[in-house]
Amino acid sequence: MEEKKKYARTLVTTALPYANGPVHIGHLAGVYVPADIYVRYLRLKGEDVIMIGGSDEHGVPITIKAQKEGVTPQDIVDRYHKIIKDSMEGLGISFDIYGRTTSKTHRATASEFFKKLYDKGEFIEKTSKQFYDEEADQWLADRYITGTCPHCGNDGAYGDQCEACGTSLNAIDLINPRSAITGNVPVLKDTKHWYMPLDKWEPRLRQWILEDHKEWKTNVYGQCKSWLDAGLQPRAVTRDLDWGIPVPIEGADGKVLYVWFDAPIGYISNTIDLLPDTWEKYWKAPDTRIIHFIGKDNIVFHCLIFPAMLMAEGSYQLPDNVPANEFLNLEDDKISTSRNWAVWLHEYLEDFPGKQDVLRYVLTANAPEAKDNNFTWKDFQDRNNNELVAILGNFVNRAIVLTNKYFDGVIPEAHELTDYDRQTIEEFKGVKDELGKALDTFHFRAALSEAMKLARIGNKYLADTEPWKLAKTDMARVETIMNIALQITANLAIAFEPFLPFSAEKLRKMINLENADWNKLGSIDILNAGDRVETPVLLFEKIDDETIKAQTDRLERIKQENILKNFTPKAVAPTVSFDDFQKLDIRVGKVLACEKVKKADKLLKFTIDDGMKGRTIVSGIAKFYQPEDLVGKEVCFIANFAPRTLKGIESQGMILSAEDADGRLVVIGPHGEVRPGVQVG
Ligand code: B3M
Ligand code: ZN
Repeated sequence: MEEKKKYARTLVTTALPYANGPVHIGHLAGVYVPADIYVRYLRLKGEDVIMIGGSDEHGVPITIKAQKEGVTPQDIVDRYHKIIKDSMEGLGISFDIYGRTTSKTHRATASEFFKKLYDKGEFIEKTSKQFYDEEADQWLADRYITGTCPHCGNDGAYGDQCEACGTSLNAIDLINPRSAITGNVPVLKDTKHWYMPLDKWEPRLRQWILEDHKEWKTNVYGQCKSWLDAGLQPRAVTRDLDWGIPVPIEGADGKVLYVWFDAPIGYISNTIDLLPDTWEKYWKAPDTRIIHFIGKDNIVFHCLIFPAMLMAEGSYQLPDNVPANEFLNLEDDKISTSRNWAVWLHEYLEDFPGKQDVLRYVLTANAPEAKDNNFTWKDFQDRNNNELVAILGNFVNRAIVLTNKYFDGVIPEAHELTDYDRQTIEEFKGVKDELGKALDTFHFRAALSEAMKLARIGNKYLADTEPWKLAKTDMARVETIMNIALQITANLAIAFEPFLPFSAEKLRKMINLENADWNKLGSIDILNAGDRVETPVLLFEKIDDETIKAQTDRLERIKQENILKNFTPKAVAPTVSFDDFQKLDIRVGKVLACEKVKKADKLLKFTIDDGMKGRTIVSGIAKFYQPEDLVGKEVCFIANFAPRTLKGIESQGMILSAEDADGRLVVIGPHGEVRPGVQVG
């Protein structure tokens, strides 16, 4: 039964990524892939839908990046806006517009919005104390202040949060605050700002979310409830900053709109740029449905603050749903732009040309819908090889190859159906409802697995009916089987269009299906007998271990680089006397021979010329050296170390080495020639 439509059109927005870096798989899994699936699904159903995206080009993250690189904020946003836009397009994220918040339209729209609220008396003005760097002659945004975290003692905490313990902070609470620009101690000065009195809107927000939108995802509903239960406070919507949209009132020189005030208005301005004449009905008509796709860190802005702004403005519809996702981790570690711990979309597209759908598939199958989830390259390979290649690709290929083989590419007629045929058809008819239900409720993982079920049904059907065995005896039966197999193939071309648009298009071309129509899903007369299929092209190919290793090696390198970057020397050990030091007899020796110790992958056995009768030392550095590279080298060793037996070899001393931050051991020796046996001291 078709669900009764309560709306005439849908406006889908996707969080505007900060243009201070490229987008990564976390952004994609959280926001853009699910939003794109949803929009493609509605388009397939013939609904009126637009998908709005764009770059968030204001705010402190941009100015910090610019300052680090010694370029202007405009340079930064120009660079990353292009990278983000191109890579999203590369992955087939089908925005109707991908705009930017530095556009003229946006500046005007956000200014007017602020002005309207200001004129209606919706803001409160407050003067408060804020940090100021006198040398730089600049107000310090929270991110520009570092100091000691009052909770955990971390010395590098920011004015808004401590990344060591995850606590969100007020700059004023930092111990020993310093300016990140000059390193100076900042001073506190009075500054005036405009605030949204969220407390005023709290009762309406409560009613609207907690009573009227009980159907929202539990992670979203729960987060809203805990904010509401804690009580909402007025929030400043302006900042002392020179990058942003100037506050459009008198006496506000040097002040700009807070980035979280202007960014969501970016959805509106981008809609205006897309549809200058008809944009209003997507935002204001009561039969419009607005859906915000975002990540969990943006929930409060989209469910409480932006709606309060819209309520205050008065002429807009509130969002119907905000299906926020949780976070995606990478190889069991939090994705981090600053630590370069990410799979970047633009790099993926270069490393895996033509494999956009593989990433879309894996990110959907692993979408962090209800809780944080993990991306691993091994899982990426497995899902490609065992699911896309072995199930979906395999079935489609068989269907097309057999049609070409037995019928010269002409779609055969179906004759009398067997019970098994009917049962199969019933089974895949059911998929349509399940798939639609899952998509309607933003359960994209479940939806994808329903679509995959269709491919499994197809595979099983061919495996059970074995048309290749009947070809000699019962061609009429083969015709029926292949007709059904091709109808299933056509169903797949429709069902997978939202998820795997590139492959669905290839598939449609193979079976000459001009366009996919959702309403036909589940039927067995999508293709006409007598029409032709083309020669098959492979939809997916196996990904080998080497390709995956290149990716995991890259991550391993980054991990090591991060360890080295963050190295701080250990605290110095308690003081010792000269006498204590002299107890150690450290000497220089020359390596005469060196070999691996059998059945011990860490150990090397050294024969050392110690200027006396020579000695054997076993050392645990096999992972870091080839034995032959050390022969002839001079090393330092402790000559009076009590002998120990390792793997049956008596080790008469200890070779000195330095352990680098990443655990790598480097042997220590003299920087100049000395005779074996001399003492070090
Ligand atoms: N740019 C934060 C983020 O990228 C912010 C989203 C704005 S959505 C209006 O997570
Ligand atoms: Zn802390």
